[in-house]
Amino acid sequence: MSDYHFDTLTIHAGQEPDPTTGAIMPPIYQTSTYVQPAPAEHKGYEYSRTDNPTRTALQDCFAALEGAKYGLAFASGMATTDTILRLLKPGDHVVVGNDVYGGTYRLFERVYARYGLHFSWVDLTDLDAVKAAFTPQTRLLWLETPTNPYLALADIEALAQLAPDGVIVAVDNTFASPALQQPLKLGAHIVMHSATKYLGGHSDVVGGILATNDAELYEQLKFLQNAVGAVPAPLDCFLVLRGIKTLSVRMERHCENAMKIARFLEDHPAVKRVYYPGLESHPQHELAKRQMRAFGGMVSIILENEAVAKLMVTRTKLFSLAESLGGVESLIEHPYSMTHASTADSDIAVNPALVRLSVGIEHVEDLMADLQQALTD
Ligand code: P1T
Repeated sequence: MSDYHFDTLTIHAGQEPDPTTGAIMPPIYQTSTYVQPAPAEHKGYEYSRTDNPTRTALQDCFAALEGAKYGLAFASGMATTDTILRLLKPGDHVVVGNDVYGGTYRLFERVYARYGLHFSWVDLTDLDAVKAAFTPQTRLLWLETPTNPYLALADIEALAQLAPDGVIVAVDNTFASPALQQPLKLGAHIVMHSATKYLGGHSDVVGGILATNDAELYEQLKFLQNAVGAVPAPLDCFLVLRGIKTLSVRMERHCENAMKIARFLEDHPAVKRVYYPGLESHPQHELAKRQMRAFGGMVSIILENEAVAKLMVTRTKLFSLAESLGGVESLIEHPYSMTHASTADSDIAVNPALVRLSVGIEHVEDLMADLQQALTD
């Protein structure tokens, strides 16, 4: 199966027609348990927290997309991050990028700091700063690339090489999706996603997922998945699997639309700055061309001030004001007061004049007209 191209894997990996009925889609195995012929004898499934066939299909499909041997699915992106953090013990140190999803900051500093983990928030575009941040206690390097919401890039290959032995390199690949970059191939040990976003793709499911090629890490994470129990429901696994089937074609349109919108906004007098890796003005455009197959569907802009930003997000009609991203429909939001409110008083607070766009797959001219009217006095 792994010899097939990515677009073929999105549709077929991990999925065989049902042997009894021929059903082309994996059934939603809505069952909590499995009848056994004898104690400790079973057909690979004994209890649905531990394993479920619909989840297995999703995990195998996703692993193929990331070029991985193993996949593990969770109830949300945060449950995935949480499970990875549980690989660590009190006293361990984590080097993490200084621009991440607000919920990641909250989990690290407001939950795990209480359990004795220490975090250094570092500019991942500065390799010397990253190098200087490692201590003998560092066990994890956490990269988000492109970052949420500034769309900065971390050079996965360079950072994976820089990380001392014994440091797990984990990449949150939510913004790119495996259609645009495959971090394990660049030296990362774990890749994770909020499956709520591009993988699901239709704003109808919350989920998370990770992949690895490291058998030992997989065994530890699989143990934690079962021991902690933040697993996805079979229906949710089905929805993500179905979403993944169109990942390639959706990403093509997301990227094409976002590129046009980024250029349109760059020329707009009301916009002070545009962050989009596909623009020549992006400080890491060269890295983006090397590391990513295309530049993604997320665009962030800086407006005159917070009031103007908050006004704009209430004036769009096609872009819906909502948290989240990666669905077929376009969304707009104000990170400072919404997705990143948990960082507001911290060193990694985002600019209150920043507006984030998740560019959907509608007709781009309708999207541009909507932004134009929202930016006009
Ligand atoms: O929402 P959840 O499925 O738990 O995923 C958390 C998460 C993890 N990583 C990144 C990069 C994310 O963007 C998110 C969730 N982000 C939003 C809800 C948002 O609007 O930014």
